[in-house]
Amino acid sequence: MFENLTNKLEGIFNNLRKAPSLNEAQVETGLKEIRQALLDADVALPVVKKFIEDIKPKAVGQEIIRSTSPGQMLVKIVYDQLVELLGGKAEGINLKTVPPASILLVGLQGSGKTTTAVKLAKNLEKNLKKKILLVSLDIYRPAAQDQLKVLCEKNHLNVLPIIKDQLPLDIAQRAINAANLAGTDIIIFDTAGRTQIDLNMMSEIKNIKASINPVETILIADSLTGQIAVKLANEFDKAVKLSSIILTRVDGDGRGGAALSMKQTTGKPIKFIGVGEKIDDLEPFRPDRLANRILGMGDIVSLVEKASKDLDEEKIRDTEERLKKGSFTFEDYLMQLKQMKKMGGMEGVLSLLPGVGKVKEQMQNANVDEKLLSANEAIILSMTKKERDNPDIISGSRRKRISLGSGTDVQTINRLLKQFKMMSKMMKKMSKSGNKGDIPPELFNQLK
Ligand SMILES: Nc1nc2c(ncn2[C@@H]2O[C@H](COP(=O)(O)OP(=O)(O)O)[C@@H](O)[C@H]2O)c(=O)[nH]1
Ligand SMILES: [Mg+2]
Repeated sequence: MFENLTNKLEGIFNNLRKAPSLNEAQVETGLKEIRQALLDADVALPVVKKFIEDIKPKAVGQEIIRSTSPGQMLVKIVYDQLVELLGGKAEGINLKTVPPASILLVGLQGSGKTTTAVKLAKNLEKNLKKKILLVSLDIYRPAAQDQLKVLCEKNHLNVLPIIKDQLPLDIAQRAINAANLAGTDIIIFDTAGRTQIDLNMMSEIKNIKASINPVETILIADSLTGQIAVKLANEFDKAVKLSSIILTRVDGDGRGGAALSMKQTTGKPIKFIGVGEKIDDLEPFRPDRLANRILGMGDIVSLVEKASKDLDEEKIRDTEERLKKGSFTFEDYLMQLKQMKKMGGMEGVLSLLPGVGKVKEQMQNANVDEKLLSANEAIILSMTKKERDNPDIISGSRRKRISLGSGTDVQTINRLLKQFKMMSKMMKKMSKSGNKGDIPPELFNQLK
């Protein structure tokens, strides 16, 4: 699904991410490539234009150029914009009405209406525990009503019995009566399609719609048809007013142009996607997940998200300020340890903090032990504030007390105190040289 687009975007981002820093020209080139990838995916031109215009100010801003991982920042910016393009928040089927709620499925012949009617019924029955009745109003294609009946029986779903030669509006009324009698929550109406837009079809749908007053009028459109699906949605909306879209055959669609253009072009949300021929092959349309899938970089996005959520920026700035002045206390050290833990380890946090690229490498080479980090945290937590601010006062008896409080031995405490001394020395030295990212190797080795 959308693999062509994913492959292209992955290629673009891999190149950008390799660069240790990005200048404006590189970002511009990246954006041009993204633009082309979207056009190749059959995303509508105005949609692509707006997409690039929207990310541009964020992408060429200082924030990204100054960041240590500009490629990752760019992934995140594109991700956010993609989520918005796909419609922002996921929207479920609207059932806000006095039951039975009617759902009307419309679309061209072969778009997947009948299959989707059954998939949707199963989904709502399973997930919302609703009682559902299915009805075919397709009296034109021979065996169309039978097709729905057979599918429903196979999947243990209620279907309205067929009365030969009954007209769509009469069938619809019969369904509503039956639903009222049986205490049905939802009626799903499958309708007849034509091979192309046709006035008769539209006027029939209009009449059915007026008669059943549905909460949802859903266009079932074939994802493979790309921009044609989007145009179709516009025309259906003009004629019969749609409430939402379900895209089918997304499983076979390598490009994704319909999914990416639909919301912005038509204003209608996609609520589900069909991803195969089987009854369970219907997925709620989730813009965030889909954007992840399209970018193929879910891990980076969540990491950047985690960082911006978890890291207490003010505290970090505060520490940075103090480090610049060459003062470094156990409070600062504790804060760093906590942030590292929150981030799920050294790796994550180091790659995101400004100016730590080199430190990260050094740490990796030195095999920093995460268990030791936890022990160090426990030790600092067992210190009094006075001790944290002024470690020189930590005498033998204090060490014993801290050892008991933290469940560590005095040797580990001694080691930490020694490390800490080295660290403060290093910070002072670095603050003088003004080069934060580069720890002098002789100092680093003593830290181990
Ligand atoms: N691969 C795939 N096939 C689908 C999907 N939805 C429907 N189909 C197939 O499309 C064909 C036409 O579907 P149907 O429901 O009869 O279309 P209708 O004429 O609009 O009622 C059937 O062979 C379905 O199995 C889907 O999401 N993925
Ligand atoms: Mg059908």
